[in-house]
Amino acid sequence: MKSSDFSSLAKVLVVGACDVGKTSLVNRLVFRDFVEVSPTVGVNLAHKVCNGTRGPLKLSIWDLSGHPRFSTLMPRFCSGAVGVMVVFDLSDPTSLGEAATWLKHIQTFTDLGQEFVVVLAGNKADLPRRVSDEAIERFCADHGVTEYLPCSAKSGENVALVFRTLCSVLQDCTPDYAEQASVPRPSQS
Ligand SMILES: Nc1nc2c(ncn2[C@@H]2O[C@H](COP(=O)(O)OP(=O)(O)O)[C@@H](O)[C@H]2O)c(=O)[nH]1
Ligand SMILES: [Mg+2]
Repeated sequence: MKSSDFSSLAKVLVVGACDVGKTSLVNRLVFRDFVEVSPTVGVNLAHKVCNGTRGPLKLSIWDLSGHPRFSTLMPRFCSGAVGVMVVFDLSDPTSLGEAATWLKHIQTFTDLGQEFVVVLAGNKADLPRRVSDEAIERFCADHGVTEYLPCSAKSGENVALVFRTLCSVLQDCTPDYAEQASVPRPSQS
């Protein structure tokens, strides 16, 4: 299916503390590669068609800088987003606390009542782990997060699956996103 066959985009945010690997995860998804990246200035944008359980969905991925100096730009960046991937670093326990702060920020950056689909990604699963399962379970319970996956931008483990999971939950919540799967495919001859 060509990307032009999609009538709408689902805008999703990738947020979390500095250096947890947000940009590396998006690069791994889009370019299937892991390269050293520079710190994000404000926001990086990417588009990618991902397969959810109800078919393909085109994501407009807004990879936000975790640096506080960009906080005044956040309301503009977050406007219109329907899904959020919150990333923390499995080798850095403080990054899970910062993930909670990010979730609160996003609620304040967006219109009251706007509901988000949230997926939690524990990146750097290739490194020795310093965040316990109990801490992650507590985080999910405290913030109503139902989808969590460990992943690694470096090894590629679960990276596509985290984005596919985000698509699937979006499709479950918003029928319009699932209907795109019924766009007729051009006949293949
Ligand atoms: N070991 C390991 N390092 C990673 C992984 N993902 C990112 N990094 C490194 O973590 C640092 C920050 O990555 P970056 O993508 O810029 O993080 P961001 O600030 O959250 O966008 C860089 O040195 C990356 O090479 C991973 O899965 N495993
Ligand atoms: Mg970045």
